Amino acid sequence: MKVCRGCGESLQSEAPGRAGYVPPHRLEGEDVLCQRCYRIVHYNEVAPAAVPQERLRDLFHRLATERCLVVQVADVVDWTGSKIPDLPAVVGPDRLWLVVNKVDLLPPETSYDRVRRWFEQQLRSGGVEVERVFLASAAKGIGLGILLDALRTQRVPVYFTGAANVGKSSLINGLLRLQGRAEGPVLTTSRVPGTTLNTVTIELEEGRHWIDTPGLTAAYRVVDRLCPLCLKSAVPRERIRPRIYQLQAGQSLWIGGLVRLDVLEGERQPFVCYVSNGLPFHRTKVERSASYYESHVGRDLVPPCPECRSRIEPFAETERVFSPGPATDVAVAGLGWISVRGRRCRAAIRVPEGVDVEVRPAFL
Ligand SMILES: Nc1nc2c(ncn2[C@@H]2O[C@H](COP(=O)(O)OP(=O)(O)OP(=O)(O)O)[C@@H](O)[C@H]2O)c(=O)[nH]1
Ligand SMILES: [Mg+2]
Ligand SMILES: [Zn+2]
Ligand SMILES: [Zn+2]
Repeated sequence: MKVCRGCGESLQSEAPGRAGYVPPHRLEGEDVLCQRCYRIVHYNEVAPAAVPQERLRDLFHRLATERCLVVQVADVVDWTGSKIPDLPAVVGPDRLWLVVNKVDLLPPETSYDRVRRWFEQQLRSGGVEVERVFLASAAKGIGLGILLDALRTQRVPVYFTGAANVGKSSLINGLLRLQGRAEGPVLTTSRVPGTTLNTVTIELEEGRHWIDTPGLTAAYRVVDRLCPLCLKSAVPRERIRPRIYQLQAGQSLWIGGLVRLDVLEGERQPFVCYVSNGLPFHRTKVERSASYYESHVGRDLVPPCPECRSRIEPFAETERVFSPGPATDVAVAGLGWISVRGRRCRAAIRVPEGVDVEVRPAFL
């Protein structure tokens, strides 16, 4: 069966609306790109498609049983939404690497050493062992040379795996470009999670190969519930400008219509928000916050658009008490995080029900 060289889907000419479609006359030939990939690449038009669950199960089975190296790719601004709890047990520490991608999104003064140490600490505290940790930016080419040198020492097939949208396909494209394969076919990438639909094998010299894989999507991440248009503002593309709000008891902050933070008690202190620059913010009083949402959601409080709203509501609320001391982050899977700067406070955080919220030692 021939597959699309951009997304890995099996090609077919029967059902135009379905994944893998190509017009009959295009089915012959080398390096065929399916219609969906063609539209993503040429018109930036993204049609969401679901990756069947059994494919992901098969993939896990391959990772568990084949002699291979597994490179888990993570999104530096979404560690909470990048974790794959089952992976370390399936793969084992001696053939698992972690690549923390998208470091270009971090503020310019960020120390990469600190970022690396923080990730290593996170792995340790989660009981996860990996052989190596790399920092990278597929978009800006940061760290790719070091990663490529390390990959060149590997004789076994290399699987690039991880949550959807962390940049697996972009990373492979970047590594191929660095090897002078700029002219060759490239993998399809887009801001919509679920771009790669099946495994894509890339042949390298000396019989080595790399395998791109479909990412895992899950409703515990905000991004997996948004339409392509909403994703335009929710997925960060440029360096994040942290947005700082001085909040005191009785104040409420909306991040788009996706996250609500109410300060219930405590001294006034800065709350530093690291999310996509495209998300609007609104500060109001706690007692007015719900009615503000009702009258503005889907209009100036987007995402969610009217269509995505049903996947965002209802909200689930958790209350947290922050003790005085080192800064703490409240991370929302598939979105980013809010850094609470170390004064005592009690706060209520509302996120779409089922979305993961993690309180962790401050990242930056
Ligand atoms: N800023 C920034 N954006 C990146 C980087 N790498 C990837 N992206 C963007 O992240 C989004 C997802 O990239 P993909 O390469 O399609 O991600 P993927 O992990 O292959 O996604 P799936 O195939 O859906 O699992 C796209 O909008 C990319 O442009 C990076 O290093 N920096
Ligand atoms: Mg991909
Ligand atoms: Zn395709
Ligand atoms: Zn939407």
